[in-house]
Amino acid sequence: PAEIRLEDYRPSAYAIDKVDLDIRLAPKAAKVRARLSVNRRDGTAPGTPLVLDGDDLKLVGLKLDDVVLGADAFEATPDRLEIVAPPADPFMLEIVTELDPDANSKLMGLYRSSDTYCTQCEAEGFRRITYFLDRPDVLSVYTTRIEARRTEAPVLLGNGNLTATGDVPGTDRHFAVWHDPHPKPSYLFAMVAGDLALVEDSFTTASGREVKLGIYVEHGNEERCGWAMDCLKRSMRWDEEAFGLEYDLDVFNIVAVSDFNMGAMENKGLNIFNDKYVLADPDTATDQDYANIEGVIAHEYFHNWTGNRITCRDWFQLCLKEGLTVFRDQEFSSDQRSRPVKRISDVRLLKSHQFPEDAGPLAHPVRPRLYQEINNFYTATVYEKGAEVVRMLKTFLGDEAFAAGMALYFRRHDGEATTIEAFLSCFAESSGQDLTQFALWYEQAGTPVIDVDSRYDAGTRQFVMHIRQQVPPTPRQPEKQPMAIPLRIGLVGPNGEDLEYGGIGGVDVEGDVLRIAEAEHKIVISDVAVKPIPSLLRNFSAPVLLESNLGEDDLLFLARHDRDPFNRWQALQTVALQALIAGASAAVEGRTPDADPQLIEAFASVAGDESLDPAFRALALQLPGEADIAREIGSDVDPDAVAAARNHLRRTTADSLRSTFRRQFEALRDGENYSPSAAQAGIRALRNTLLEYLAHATGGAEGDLVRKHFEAADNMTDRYAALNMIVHAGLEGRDAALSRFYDRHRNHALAIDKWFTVQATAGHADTLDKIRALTAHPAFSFGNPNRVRALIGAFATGNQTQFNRIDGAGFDFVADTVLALDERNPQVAARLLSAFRSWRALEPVRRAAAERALRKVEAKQNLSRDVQDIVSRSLQ
Ligand code: HT7
Ligand code: ZN
Repeated sequence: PAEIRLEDYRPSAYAIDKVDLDIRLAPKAAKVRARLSVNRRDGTAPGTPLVLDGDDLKLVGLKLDDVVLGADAFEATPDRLEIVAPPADPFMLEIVTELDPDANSKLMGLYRSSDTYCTQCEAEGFRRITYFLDRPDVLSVYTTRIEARRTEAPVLLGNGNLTATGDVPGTDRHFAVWHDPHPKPSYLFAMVAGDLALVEDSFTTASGREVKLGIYVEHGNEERCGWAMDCLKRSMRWDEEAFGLEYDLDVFNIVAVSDFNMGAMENKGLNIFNDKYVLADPDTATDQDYANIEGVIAHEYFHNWTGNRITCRDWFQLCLKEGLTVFRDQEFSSDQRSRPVKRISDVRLLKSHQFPEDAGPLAHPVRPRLYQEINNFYTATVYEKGAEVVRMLKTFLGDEAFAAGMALYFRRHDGEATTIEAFLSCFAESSGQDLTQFALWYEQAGTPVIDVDSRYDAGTRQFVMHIRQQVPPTPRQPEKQPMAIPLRIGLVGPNGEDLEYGGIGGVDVEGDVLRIAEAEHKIVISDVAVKPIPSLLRNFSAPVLLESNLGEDDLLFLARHDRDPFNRWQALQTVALQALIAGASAAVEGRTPDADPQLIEAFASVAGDESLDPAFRALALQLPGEADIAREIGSDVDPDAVAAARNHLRRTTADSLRSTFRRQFEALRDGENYSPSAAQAGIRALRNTLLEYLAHATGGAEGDLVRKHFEAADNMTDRYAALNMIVHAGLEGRDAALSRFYDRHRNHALAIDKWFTVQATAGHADTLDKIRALTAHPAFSFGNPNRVRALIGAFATGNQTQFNRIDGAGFDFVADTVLALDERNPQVAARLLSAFRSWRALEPVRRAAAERALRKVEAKQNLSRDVQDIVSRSLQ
């Protein structure tokens, strides 16, 4: 397949200023008449052919300035329409296409989800609706007339504001006309039609305009929209307060559908959501689900300015909207909840998803320079690392210059399709700083490794740090330049307080941030009264891997005393990781891992420290995951040994602290009535973390307590946590608990997804057989992406021992599923295949088995571009 390169970017030869769509819906033969107002751009020679994108289209009519075009005036295939010699002056092109929404299993373009017509156009789905210049730098004003049978689709929704409705005389059909005054790229087009229930509210903007808010869901789900609506209103207010950005239409609608390739979509004025990120009530949604809904609702809403009002010039600039918008949603959630807890959760996600991506064959820069299939670049690197880059910019420049840069960006580029360079220029101007080296964060893939070796000299009262940075080679980038890295530090004295010091030499400094710029620095901190313990990379000030000469005692001291909560958490994680890596080596050699009483004592101390937020204590007690340990080991990984080490540490901790944990579990109370508040959720997280240890105590000794927790749970958080413990710890009553859960929630698809996931993630030898059997369960369907992800995606990404089985059966199963799914939905298939991203880090036997499975995928004829791209890069 062709590679698309950033350096080949050219503006389109023509602009399309206005798009008038008339969409007549029918399940198997929908008609779309598109009337495009086309203008030759300055610099385009008269007569230059107009080439429009298509994808699997059936052309049924074509007129230019209302005259039917002769056969020699155009060339049409399902994937392309060329007007051979268009007029030099502006003209109207009318294109009629016929679509089959029911047959659209790719869920891109116009499709039906549970009888509701809906669209998904990002990145290149609009070309599956009509021929178009389907690229983000072609901005048009859209008017959309939607027509359908009234009984089939009483609700008709489009972008912008509603301008007309009515019946089609003499028929059972009706129509609605929507007009969006804001020029937008085709990827933000949307329409929805169906028999949906409406939950209404309103919002008054800072300048006093009234906005009608609507959430549309399947009938019966109205009661589960309250949280999403509350999140939406809080997001709208926050964007006004934090960034001075108001909403700009009279209506803001959200529609929840059950078949959706991703999380949600920010179509102008008409967001379409995977219902997983809208629907919630205490009986079916966990605290984590509530938090995710808050984050995704905010994210999509914030795109209205970062993405919609200011969009991307081309898809290489995807991080311009995605990284920035993730940064904004992270800040929103931090303001709504505990900032340190949010930061720790975000870094955990970054390390578990983005770091492995950056360390494997699928590594790519935050702004890639080439792609084969853009859908494969909606990655943790573009989103999560992209957000870290914006965060670093703020750290480097300080709050004021950052805010001024953002304000300038909104002022200068509103209504444009722009680039990362333009974005960075705003900050260079607002701060007066040269951001040339900083821009490497967008260009160079790979996670930088920072090595800090520090010593205190009591004689000179100097604290000397040798800092070395190294950026590993990644595909197509063998050589790297040193990066600009903001390293936030503190020197912690023997009493746990930060020490004062004289000055810092050998590096540029801004407050407590060292601006690392060279491959090596010798940094001298003067006038340090006593030997400190350095607290490095506070608040995770840069997305790097940190190595240092701090020992376990130093780290445990920081875990107890650092005033930076992030580093308190990180210090304990580092000690646990080191113990687990040593444990995995022991397991490989057939030895029992050594006990680490100091670590267990540190866990006891955190668990019992009531001065700390319960949510923080829960995070501090959670052991690094098996994938995190594997990533840290880096090569020749044996997932069974990793699991053995982790299980051993969990069991020995549980056995040593059993009575303390049990007492704490029983003493904690989350409140009479369920609320998804951060405070209550934190208490539940701590209780469930303590109980999870107890569930894994030797011999299932606390099985009764876990079963009671399951039976007595009055909310999904506790019920699902207990079910996981019962199933994963292999406690008595497993089958009964699974049946009870299923029966209780049989009518709630999102809860049944959890039922599939808990079984898919059990690290047991018979799990794969059970998963195979579950694919034949009446509730399973390959057509529903959430279900596929819940069972097979969860297995591939959340079950390290069984996916990576030494006999290769896990790899074969996932590869076969990818091949079967590719014919139906390439995007979902390709994403599933990316679970192989760390295959080269496995020990040789598993590595060979993984490669065989990948080669089998590669050998299949007629692979989609999506899967072809992932498999070829995985094997490169
Ligand atoms: N901007 C949205 C991306 C998205 C998407 C991309 C490809 C295929 C389907 C998709 N659905 C949504 C989501 C977001 O980041 O807000
Ligand atoms: Zn986004």
